[in-house]
Amino acid sequence: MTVPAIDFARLRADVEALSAIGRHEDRGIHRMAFSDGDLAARHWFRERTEAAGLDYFEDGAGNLFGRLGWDGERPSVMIGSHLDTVPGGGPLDGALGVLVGLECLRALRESGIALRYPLEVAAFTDEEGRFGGLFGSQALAGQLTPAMIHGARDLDGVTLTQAMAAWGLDAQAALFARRSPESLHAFLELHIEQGPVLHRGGHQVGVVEAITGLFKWDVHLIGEANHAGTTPMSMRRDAFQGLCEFAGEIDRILEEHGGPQSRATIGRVELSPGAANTVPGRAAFSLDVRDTDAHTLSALADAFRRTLSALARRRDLMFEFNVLSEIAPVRCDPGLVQIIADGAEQLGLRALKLPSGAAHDAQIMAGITRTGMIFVPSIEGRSHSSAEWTAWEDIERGATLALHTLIRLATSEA
Ligand code: HGY
Ligand code: MN
Ligand code: MN
Repeated sequence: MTVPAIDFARLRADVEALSAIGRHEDRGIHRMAFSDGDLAARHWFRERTEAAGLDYFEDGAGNLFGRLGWDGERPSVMIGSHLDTVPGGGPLDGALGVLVGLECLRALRESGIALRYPLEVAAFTDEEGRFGGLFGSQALAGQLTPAMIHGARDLDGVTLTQAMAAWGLDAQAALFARRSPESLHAFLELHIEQGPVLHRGGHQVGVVEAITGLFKWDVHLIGEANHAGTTPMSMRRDAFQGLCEFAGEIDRILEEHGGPQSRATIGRVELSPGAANTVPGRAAFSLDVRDTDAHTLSALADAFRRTLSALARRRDLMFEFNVLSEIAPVRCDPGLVQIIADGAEQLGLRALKLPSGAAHDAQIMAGITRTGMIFVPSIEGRSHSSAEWTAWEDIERGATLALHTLIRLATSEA
């Protein structure tokens, strides 16, 4: 047996190869779930997994796995993240966690180390929430129902059922992706921080203690389309003006009902009919709200609903909203937090314990097994954009810490 070590040149080559898949001229990556870019990345991952001598497996939700020492008996230690991106996303969000997992399993396989537990690297389907959010890990954790799957649709109205059928997949098969808690020993996710804390503080790795919860709504304000020239201002039912008033209330609502970790974002707006000389009769927009505390999140949801209702009444508008996803905040397993922190110390890394402002598959996996996360710094905290990047040295340090953590989890009683 040789001492397992990350082959950084190989990992770097994988990061560069994968980041070319789905990249557009704007340098952004377009691998939205069930898009051509996503499909190409999945084919690439399967080819790399099989080339590494790992057993390849795909479940009913389209989650992809590479397995080492799998016997279907012992619980496995799983490391993973996602290959899909937001539109115009960066090269590392999700992808780095999958590639570090793949590299760790290759290094462990090549070392010949004796494993107490089998290992799996996972690439979860639709983490970014084209169809709500964290679909693949929710399937694995048994959190999906036939109605949730049937009702899932993207902001353009395409259903998850249609998108999966286009790939010859039956969306309802995701119900069979459920894994029993007994089949898992622990779950680890390495991810870029996507915020500025580590980079600005000169920290080399982050040890995640808690992961934010969120709710995501698709909101429609409905007024009356009318002529922009002949309709007096006092006689309008202008949906866009309603949206503007709502957006202007966000700071007040966070101030009155939120906390230091509260976030609220309107990321997409669509006005219709959408002509310059027509009063908008409909304003459709997304609302993404986050907090690491469940009670705060619930108070924010109530406050946003009340505000929508009051302004709709005042402006003679109707409103409807569709809950696209609701994900509870979680705390990472204290035992795993300690193992990761100890590993960072043994490696002489400058580490910081911190919460995650982004949602991750790890928070779903925390519902069925002990879960921990390792963060690597994001330069200037940029993410969900082509400016997203992490220094290669930080990637190597994070990958080595992930490898040490997996060895600790898969070879001892840890
Ligand atoms: O939205 C998020 O927090 C994650 O990037 N899906
Ligand atoms: Mn991610
Ligand atoms: Mn993301």
